[in-house]
Amino acid sequence: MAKLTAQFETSAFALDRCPRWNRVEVAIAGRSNVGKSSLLNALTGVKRLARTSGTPGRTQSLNFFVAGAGLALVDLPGYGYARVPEKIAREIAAMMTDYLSARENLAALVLLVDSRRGPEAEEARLAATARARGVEVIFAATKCDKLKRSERAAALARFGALEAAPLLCSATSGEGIDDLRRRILRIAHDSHRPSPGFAEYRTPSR
Ligand SMILES: Nc1nc2c(ncn2[C@@H]2O[C@H](COP(=O)(O)OP(=O)(O)O)[C@@H](O)[C@H]2O)c(=O)[nH]1
Ligand SMILES: [Mg+2]
Repeated sequence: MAKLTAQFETSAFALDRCPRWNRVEVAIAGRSNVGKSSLLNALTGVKRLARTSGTPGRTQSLNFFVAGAGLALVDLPGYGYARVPEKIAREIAAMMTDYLSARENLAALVLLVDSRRGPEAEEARLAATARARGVEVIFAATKCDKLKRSERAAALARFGALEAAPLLCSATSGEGIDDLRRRILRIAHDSHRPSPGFAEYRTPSR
């Protein structure tokens, strides 16, 4: 089994506060309740990731996790919360767009979509933003244990409009987890590391 570890490093609320390091970043995003915390736990075996995303204030930031040599995982804010005020939701969306469209370290975006729901306008927008600059998008269709055998083909077909072949994943059954982990590690291995000038990273004091 491929191995992926993750250790929390820092949070940022703006592109210019992101760590200056030369790690390749794989970002992970999805609508609230899509199963992101559960999937991150399943991928890395690190329970603290879940608690991190449950910590007030960290649900609206970019959260950086060191994930082995040369790689970082970036937990992007969940979107689609009903209770988040419009103004805050717009700020979060702008920060995500900044990160996806300009972050030099970013190599791939893992976009989580509930396998019973399929991608919607927000996923199409995020995928287009990343793809516009050559960032690979990996779609993970979550909670696939909830699909009946007969529903699996339809669940996959819902991604056709985005020209994507999603990985059916379940944190509950473990399906797809090792495949996703391998794809992330492969990206880390294949991607060009950003400028070594970024190596002098220190946690910002604030
Ligand atoms: N059946 C099933 N439920 C899941 C799975 N992953 C998460 N859930 C449930 O979905 C809800 C939201 O999960 P969570 O990981 O907190 O989602 P987040 O809001 O995206 O971080 C929780 O009740 C989880 O127990 C899965 O793979 N299968
Ligand atoms: Mg969560």
